Amino acid sequence: MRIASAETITTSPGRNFVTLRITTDDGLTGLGDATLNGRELAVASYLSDHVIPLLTGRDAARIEDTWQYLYRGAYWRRGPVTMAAIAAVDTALWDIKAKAAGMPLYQLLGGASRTGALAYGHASGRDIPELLDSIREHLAAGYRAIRVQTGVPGLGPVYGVASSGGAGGAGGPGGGERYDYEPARRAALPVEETWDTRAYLRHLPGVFEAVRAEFGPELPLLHDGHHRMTPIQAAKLGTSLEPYDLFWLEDATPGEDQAALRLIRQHTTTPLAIGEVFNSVHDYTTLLTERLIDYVRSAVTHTGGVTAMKKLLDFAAVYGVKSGMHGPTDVSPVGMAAALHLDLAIHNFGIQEYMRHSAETLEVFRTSYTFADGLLHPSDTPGLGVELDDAAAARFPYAPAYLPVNRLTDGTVHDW
Ligand code: EZ4
Ligand code: CO
Repeated sequence: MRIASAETITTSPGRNFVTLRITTDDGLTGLGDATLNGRELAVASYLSDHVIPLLTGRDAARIEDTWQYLYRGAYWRRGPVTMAAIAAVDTALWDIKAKAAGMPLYQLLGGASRTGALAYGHASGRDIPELLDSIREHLAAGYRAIRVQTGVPGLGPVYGVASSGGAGGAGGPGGGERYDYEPARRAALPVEETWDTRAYLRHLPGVFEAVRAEFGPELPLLHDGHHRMTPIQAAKLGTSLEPYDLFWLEDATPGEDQAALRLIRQHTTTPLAIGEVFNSVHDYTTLLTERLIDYVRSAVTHTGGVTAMKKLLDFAAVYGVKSGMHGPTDVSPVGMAAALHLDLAIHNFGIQEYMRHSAETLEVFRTSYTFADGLLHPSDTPGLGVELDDAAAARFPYAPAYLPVNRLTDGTVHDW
């Protein structure tokens, strides 16, 4: 079975997605997600200009060999653009192999280790009453684990908080009217937001106090710090949140600095998660071998595909670290399906982030995965279980969009 052709599809049903489709000489097709939010066309070009010309005629069954050929053969290794492109090829070839076998991908990864993958949803509010409403809606929609983000008094819109309020939002419970609190706004320039870490650190413990008072001790609660703290600030936050028993504190400090986690770890027993901006197992060596984290946040889409993600999670398992794969709406349904097959198969599964895609996105990407009673399941459709509707994709042309830029109150550019 040879690769006959490959193409990228760039489409924007509510937000931008880049997808690779590989077709074999016997007519099978496979899909891979290559979406890099805010830098989409760089990956599309990497694939079209430098990868697709190398794929034609290759044996579609040789997934590991193709991965190494693209990774080692390029000489220039790692990086988000390269690894998203390799991820797309790898995922599409796994889709093809599983379709050829007539099996859902998770069967080729060892079969199901559980009945479904525990998902967490994103509750948010500009203030505490709005947040509590959003949590209620998520619980009513079946979520059994909740990420908690709120506005900070004195600041305008901040990361993770829906600008239009929690009701009926995307990512959310009912999949009703869509909102985006990571807007990747379609414009020539990014939106600019204002940030004050001390105000945030003062506010957040009271938020969790209110949530625990309302919903009790059992509900798993998560929080995303989005790389905004220094190590000592993160240590302080982790300590001040200990009474509220978080499932995890995510991305407390900027991702480049693995050693920063040593300092946080010395001070707090709040579990730590990091890695959504990582793209290689090598980003984790200090974190895993020194047991500085509890959850791996990488996505299949940004970390070299199913092959690389499986190796990373097996490495994490040696140190008792679990998966918590990134699942925002800028990971396409193809990337989400790939994550779900791994979630079901691996032993060291922790939790899966899940934001519902918009109705427009689901018109383009025909999915078969399910969400019921708080658990996601990839379905038993052969392959990944996602197909792309070309006619629908063509109705949503690409438009430039950027994530916000963050500044401190004195104007200094800060981490977003
Ligand atoms: O900001 O996916 O945990 N989830 C996140 C996301 C990221 C976006 C960036 O493209 O932090 O919302
Ligand atoms: Co995050």
